[in-house]
Amino acid sequence: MKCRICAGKAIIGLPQHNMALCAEHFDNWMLKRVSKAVDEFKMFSKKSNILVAVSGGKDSLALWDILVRLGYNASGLYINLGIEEDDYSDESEEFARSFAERVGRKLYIVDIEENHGMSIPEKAYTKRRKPCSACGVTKRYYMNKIARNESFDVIVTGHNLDDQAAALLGNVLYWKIDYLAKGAPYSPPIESGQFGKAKPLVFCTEKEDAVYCLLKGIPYIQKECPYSKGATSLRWKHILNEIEENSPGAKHAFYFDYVRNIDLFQAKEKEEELPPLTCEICGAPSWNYVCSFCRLWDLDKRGNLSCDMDQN
Ligand code: Q46
Ligand code: ZN
Ligand code: ZN
Repeated sequence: MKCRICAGKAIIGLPQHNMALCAEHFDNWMLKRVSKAVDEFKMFSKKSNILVAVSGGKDSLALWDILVRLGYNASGLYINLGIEEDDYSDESEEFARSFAERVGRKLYIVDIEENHGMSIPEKAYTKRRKPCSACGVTKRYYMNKIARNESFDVIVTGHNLDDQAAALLGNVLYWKIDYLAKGAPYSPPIESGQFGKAKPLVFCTEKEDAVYCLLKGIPYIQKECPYSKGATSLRWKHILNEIEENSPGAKHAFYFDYVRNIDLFQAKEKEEELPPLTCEICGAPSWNYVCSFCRLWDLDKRGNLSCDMDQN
């Protein structure tokens, strides 16, 4: 396999682009893929204050590295969920911390057990909810809170093409129109003073992110969250990989043709707007008098755990 650009020894085949690249040209290509996503979807500029949600995994660390190399002003946020199985949370925090030191950028750390006296799996158990549902509400809350309090312009996440195409397949299969309206690579701020949400790795695959980390010597947590086992998104990824093997480029076409036509789904949904209420406990925008985060964590008006919390 030869590099399409210099004819040197290729280190990665990219059948979906009908080419292979050497280490140097693959590195350039990754930077270009991220720049293309940022420019094409008008995600942010060199003046923007960017918050990268990092998990300690290959995607978010590759993304943070690329943004720093491209000259963006990007800080990180790590949320320790308190998952003890496999030492998952503490190990992934260590990868996030050492990467922040390596690039010399600020890393905000939120420790759920320290803040709430309970880990995500423990809270989910007391509420008879799935850990991933408690996790989603909590991560969203803290990302939004830090972005608001620290005046970030945009929150970026390491979602890649595989993640986006898998989510799309799941949403199309069950025709979840409300989710289909929200699957774009970039959601601009709804009001001035708010922040946008961006996925600058949408043109890159999981495999490309892993190869990038390997080439740049970026250590990352290789194990998956123990609660991701059996997740439906993994099934959709598997199916899409089979299709891709026979029809290279199918995943890209599936997701980006949808993005081109996303207004068809958005037209069916009412105009996106901020929730009309503010949570009477934490003050965050909310669809109810008490937001889903404060309900999950049984917070009272002082932000403490209330006495009527579940004792299951
Ligand atoms: S939601 Fe679920 Fe993930 Fe949270 S509990 Fe683990 S698998 S980390 S993206
Ligand atoms: Zn080359
Ligand atoms: Zn609240």
